[in-house]
Amino acid sequence: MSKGYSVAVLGATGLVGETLISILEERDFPVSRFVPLASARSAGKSVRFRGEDIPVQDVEKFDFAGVRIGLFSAGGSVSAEHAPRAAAAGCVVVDNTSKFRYEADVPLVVPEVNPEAIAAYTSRNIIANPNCSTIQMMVALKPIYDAAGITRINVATYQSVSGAGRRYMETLRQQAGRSLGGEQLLPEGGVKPIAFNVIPHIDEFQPNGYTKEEMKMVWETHRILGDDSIRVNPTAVRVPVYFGHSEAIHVETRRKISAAEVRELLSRAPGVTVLDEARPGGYPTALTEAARRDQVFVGRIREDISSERGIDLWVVADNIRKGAALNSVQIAEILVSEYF
Ligand code: L14
Repeated sequence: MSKGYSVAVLGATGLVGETLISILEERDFPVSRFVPLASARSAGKSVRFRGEDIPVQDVEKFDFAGVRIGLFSAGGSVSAEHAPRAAAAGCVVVDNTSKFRYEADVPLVVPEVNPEAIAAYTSRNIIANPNCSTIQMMVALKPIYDAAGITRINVATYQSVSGAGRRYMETLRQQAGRSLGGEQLLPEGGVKPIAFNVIPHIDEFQPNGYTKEEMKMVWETHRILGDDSIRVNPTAVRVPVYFGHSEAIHVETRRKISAAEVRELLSRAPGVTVLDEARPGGYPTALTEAARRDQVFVGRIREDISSERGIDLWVVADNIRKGAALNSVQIAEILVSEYF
């Protein structure tokens, strides 16, 4: 058995799960034993890890004793049941769902932004991975926050269908085919078509009129930057893109900062690639830059002509990689290098 840690991936057959597995391989994460897990529905399938086919086990019947790290991405209710159980058996869980993100004793971590928060993992043995839209926004805004302070964030997201899983990607594919064939797409059971459409609704509506996806960006920004004074106003929108979330972000800073300074700061920021030229194609897009890549791409950096201390940015990243799987593996890398 090679040197390393026993690692379980829960949700191993899902989009994020299979990406977790390939990122563990790519980054040569020290794995001595690899345990793919899923709900009963997917148990019995197998996944490939480092050239071997490994059967996926039913999490319901799995005993976490001896597993050191659990990367969980099988939905909130699965995490609610199995993360505390794994944690009690000595497994440190990096959880991709929104289940534990707002619990004060569960760290919520973006490695480029607040890696020090990982230290508190010992209280629950659970670390929460933030929402995809929050992660890329934090990576891009942290250098601005440190340099000039941020008082307010207005953001509109343009989120890909992969965030909702493989089934929704297939829905887009089928609807696009039907539409190109001349069919007029209609709502089905109140659900509006996504092909050739734009839908201002992700996750459940909240009593204040925002959706939960929007409120996640508010709650998580406060936790990750450790600053509840930042006013955050998001609109989260689904667009017919397979991979990569885009965001139009408008920040108001405490001190005035020029677009040139922001460009300079971000060009040196960890995890960020600036692509910002005022010409056709001189900006990142989901399809051409973000998809299948690890960086958060930033363009369209400019001073807000409607505000004294406003900066506008266009921020794009792969929601399945930096927005989920990669961020989790980066957290696990810090765990093993700094804490184990
Ligand atoms: O909060 O449907 O981790 O795109 C991220 C993907 C919520 C749903 C989260 C989607 C999820 C979201």
